[in-house]
Amino acid sequence: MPPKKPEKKTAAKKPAAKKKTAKGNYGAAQIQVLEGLDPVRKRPGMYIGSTGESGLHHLIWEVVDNSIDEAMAGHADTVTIKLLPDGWASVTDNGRGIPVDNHPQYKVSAVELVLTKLHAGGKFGGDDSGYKVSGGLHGVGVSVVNALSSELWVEVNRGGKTYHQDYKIGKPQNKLKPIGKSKETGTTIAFKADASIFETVEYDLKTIRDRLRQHAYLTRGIKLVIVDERIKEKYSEYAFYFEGGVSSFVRHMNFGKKAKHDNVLHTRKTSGDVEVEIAMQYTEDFHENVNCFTNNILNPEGGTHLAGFKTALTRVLNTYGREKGHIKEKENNLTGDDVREGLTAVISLRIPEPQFEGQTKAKLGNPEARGATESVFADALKTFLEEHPRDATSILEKSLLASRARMAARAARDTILRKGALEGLTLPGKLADCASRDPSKSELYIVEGDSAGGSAKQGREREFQAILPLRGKILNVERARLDKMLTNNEVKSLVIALGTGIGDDIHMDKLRYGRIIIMTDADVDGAHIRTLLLTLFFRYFPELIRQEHLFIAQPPLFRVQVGKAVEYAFTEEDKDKIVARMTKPTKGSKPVKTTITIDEETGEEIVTVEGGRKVNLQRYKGLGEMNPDQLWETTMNPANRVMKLVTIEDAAKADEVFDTLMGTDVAPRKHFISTHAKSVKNLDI
Ligand code: 0RA
Repeated sequence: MPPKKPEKKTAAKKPAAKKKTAKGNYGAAQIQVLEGLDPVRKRPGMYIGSTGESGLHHLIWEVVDNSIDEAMAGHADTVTIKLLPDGWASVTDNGRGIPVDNHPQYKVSAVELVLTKLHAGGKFGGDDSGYKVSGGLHGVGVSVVNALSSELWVEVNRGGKTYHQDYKIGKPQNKLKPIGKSKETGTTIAFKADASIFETVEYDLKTIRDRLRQHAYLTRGIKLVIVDERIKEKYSEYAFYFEGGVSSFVRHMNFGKKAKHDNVLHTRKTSGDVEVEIAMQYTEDFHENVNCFTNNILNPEGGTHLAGFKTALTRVLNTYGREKGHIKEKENNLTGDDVREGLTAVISLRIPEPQFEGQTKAKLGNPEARGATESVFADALKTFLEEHPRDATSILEKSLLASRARMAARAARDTILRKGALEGLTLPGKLADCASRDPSKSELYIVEGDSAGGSAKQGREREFQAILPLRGKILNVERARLDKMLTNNEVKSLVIALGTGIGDDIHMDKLRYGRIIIMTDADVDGAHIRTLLLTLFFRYFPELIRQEHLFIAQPPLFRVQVGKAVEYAFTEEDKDKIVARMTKPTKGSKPVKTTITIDEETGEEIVTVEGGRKVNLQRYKGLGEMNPDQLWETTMNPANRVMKLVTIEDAAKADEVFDTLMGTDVAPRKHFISTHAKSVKNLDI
């Protein structure tokens, strides 16, 4: 969430005059000062989005972004993030160091201004600063981090000396003072997030790694190091450095896929105020994978830069294709969809003042970004095609194939539709439909296997629950095209049951069930089928996921019985809690001791609790093991069941896993399976 400006600017001072110091560097006077930190502690959410885990990580992003800005301005090449014991984190860069001289008006060091005043910092100093914003959206300033940290210290190496200063909840505890000599330059900010403000103060290593990997791709030549020193025994260190910048990013995105041509197109040029950097390469995949960034911020909904890119791509490929005779005279021009099939690209823009649109600010709005991207990319693509004629031929062939396949698919679909195969009249025989015709009440359970399907049919509430059993592996959709998919009986059954149609022809208003629930076993096969179904929905019914119609049933893992009482547990932890509760000793009795024995024959666990209470523990290996009543009670009864709503991110993740498992390239698949074999049961989303 973007930080908002506080409504009232308390104590807003006139910006200090901007002028360069004798050396042409920034001195304290160039820093524009706005106001103190009180509003930050009053309404943290306005500055960092939330006080949850995401807000906590914002503190790190904020400090890191400042260092990355310094790197992007060409003054630093390494940023090190350390996660330290007791909730401390530190960020070190080898940039110029925050200026240490005193501000003529405020009579404190520039360091102190940067850390104690909102929006103080060279990067807000205006257009001529040449000091770009890596954040753009959340560039709220390190003072916000200071305000939300119970403790913070800063160390600056500059002008041959090391300076140090300490803070508590945003307040200086001493003056910035030299503590030694140093030949280096750079800044370290170490802070401890205020545990009285944040819901959690524990950083997630993976979140930090993912974000910094992305940053490293977007800023060529920068080295980002993450050191986790929180637990001595678990010390770990990661370094990200990609010489190729966004081309490395494209190669990473294409890992595990078969590239259509060897060379990655790469360009970086400035047009007006806009710096455009693009890398792209086609794969044999059918789907496009284009990521757009502005000032290192992901724009999931694209925007003007994406529009300019698409226009150039279609135009240049058609012109080239006609010129070289790839596209025959009587053939139609390639469409945008044709030329983006199998395309992987990264579009990264740097703009002085980005404007974002849409509720989530996920879309770039600057009109000048369109023309800049279009012209820079059109030039680069023309040159690329001329210089790599073999790659050009592969790309053109691929697009032409897509175009022909699209026309064939349309013809096939028209035939199928004409024959009425997808109409409600011919609901599949395997579907046990519900009585209700009201989509807001009806549910469709997609159940793995015929035996579980049988239990579900018997156990369900006929009025509003429909059951569609699916057998085994339905189809490798990755290799199939839309027309082939429609001829697969299992997929056809599903599509007919849904009622919406498929492809370009989706009618969400015809959806026959408000909730579509995937119910598979909690084992490897179940995970596999779930991944497959999620991929199918992600690729062909994304709207259905966005409108929150897709769920995953969570069957229990254990049945716990003590005497006549029965409870179900959904996780190991659950089970332990339930056992503890059900066998809770009466007041005053001694602590219990439990012994677990496993019945070799049935695999049932028998827990004996000292004092005589016996717990029967049944571990369910599959849905098929539950009788219809149990299945209803635990997994289908709306009063008891646990379901997971599938988000588009979940589905995208499944899609990624799916590509690795099912893609055309065998080598990475082996790698994936061998390195993840132990956790394969967690293959789920
Ligand atoms: C204001 C002006 C200058 C540098 C910085 C701030 C600066 C801030 C941070 C925050 C983390 N690392 C940083 N490195 C630098 C320009 C200084 C000059 O012209 O020498």
